[in-house]
Amino acid sequence: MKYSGKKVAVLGAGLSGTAAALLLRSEGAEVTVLDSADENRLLKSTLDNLRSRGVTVRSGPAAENDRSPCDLVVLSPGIDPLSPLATNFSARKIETIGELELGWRSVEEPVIAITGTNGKTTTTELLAQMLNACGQSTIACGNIGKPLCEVALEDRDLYVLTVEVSSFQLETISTFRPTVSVWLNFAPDHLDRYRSVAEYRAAKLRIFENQTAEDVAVVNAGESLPKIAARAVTFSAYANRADFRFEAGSIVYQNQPVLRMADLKLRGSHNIENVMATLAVGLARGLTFEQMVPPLHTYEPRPHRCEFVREVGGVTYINDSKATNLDAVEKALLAQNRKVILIAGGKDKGFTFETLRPLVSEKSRAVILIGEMATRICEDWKDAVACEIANSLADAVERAHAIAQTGEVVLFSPGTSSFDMFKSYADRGDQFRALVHALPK
Ligand code: UMA
Repeated sequence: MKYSGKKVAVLGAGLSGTAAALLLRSEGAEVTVLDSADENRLLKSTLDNLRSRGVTVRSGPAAENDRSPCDLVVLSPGIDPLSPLATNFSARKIETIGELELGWRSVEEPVIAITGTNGKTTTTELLAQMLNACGQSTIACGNIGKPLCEVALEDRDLYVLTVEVSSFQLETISTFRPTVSVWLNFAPDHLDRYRSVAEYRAAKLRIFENQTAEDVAVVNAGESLPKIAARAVTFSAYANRADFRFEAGSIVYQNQPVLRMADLKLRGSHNIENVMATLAVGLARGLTFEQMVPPLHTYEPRPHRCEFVREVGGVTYINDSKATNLDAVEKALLAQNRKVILIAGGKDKGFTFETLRPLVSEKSRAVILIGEMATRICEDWKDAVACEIANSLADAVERAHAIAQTGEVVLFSPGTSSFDMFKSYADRGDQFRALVHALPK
């Protein structure tokens, strides 16, 4: 047992912390989970599960002030390494790794790791579906919702692991080395966690850190990346000099059209690049286009990503709750060819919405703002487009319904995260969908 006799502190009692704690217990460690939240704010079923497996759990001030000796600290991705909970240990020079690194040290299968500011989840899912259909059994895991440590604990017969990796997870790796890495795109995000865009980018770039010339890096040709050791395969929906490029409605590889985008249910140029990256990984894994293309035809886009909800009185309602940064709103707006009533706003993540003003004014007839950032976005945009502030999502949907005209689109693309008013982007999108379905015909 790998961690026998070791004392390990796991920070965070969410999905990652729970999976890490259970993996460590199964490997013989003495585990304490520490969480800054008060016990009554943590899931009782999680705490009961951990305690029944012999894990000690401390929460609130008892966790923040814990000074117990330990050999290793495992950090959940949502916890800033500079938070008091984490610095309690790093100040004592105790080795600190993230949940992704812990999981990596326990899995035996090769790993495909996918990062990017937007499109990670779609590409991870698309790739997993394609690999499974082509006989390379895999599981979509990581930031997509199933921690790598949980996969490491399960007894599955897998060929390869398809892991969505976030900057928060990459920030705390040391030996994590994907056989194939994917860099989809980059745009400013998470400025409530990072002190600068450069710091956020540096965290993401760690995906290449341990790769060697034997590995493959599938990278967006539009990105100026530092020199990387892995063999690069490039893609771009815009550049002509990429290995995978787009021409006359088809994805082209080595001057041969290999897939017609109209045959897929995915729309928008961001999705063309997600599909290119998927094909490039498949090729790196030894698959042929004949094998890869048919399963891509059957892929159904996930909810909350430019999801068609309903048409009411000639107005189309679209749920794009997954848009948690400006780049995603930009892509959603660019994909619209009719006038938009945009509903945006949410938690303050440390960036302004000013840069979107020209596109918003070109594409939208009116904007309805919600959440913590409503007033600030209104200040940024009000000279370019009619803006109103709603006091809830229900109020926003009602206002949009009142002003939208036949032929227009009501697009809910918040541009920031949901935690000021909702449990998650999915909860926010589910509520939007329910409100739209409740509108009178
Ligand atoms: N906590 C503390 N102290 C702190 C902050 C948090 O104790 O200073 C505690 C909270 O009280 C809570 C726990 O930490 O009990 C939550 O840990 P976490 O935020 O790491 O959340 P998990 O449930 O472990 O979920 C994480 C990812 N969350 C984040 O990165 C914020 C999930 O990605 C991921 O699906 C899951 O691991 C499985 O791998 C979510 C996400 O929003 C979807 N990711 C960001 C994104 O996609 O933009 C990066």
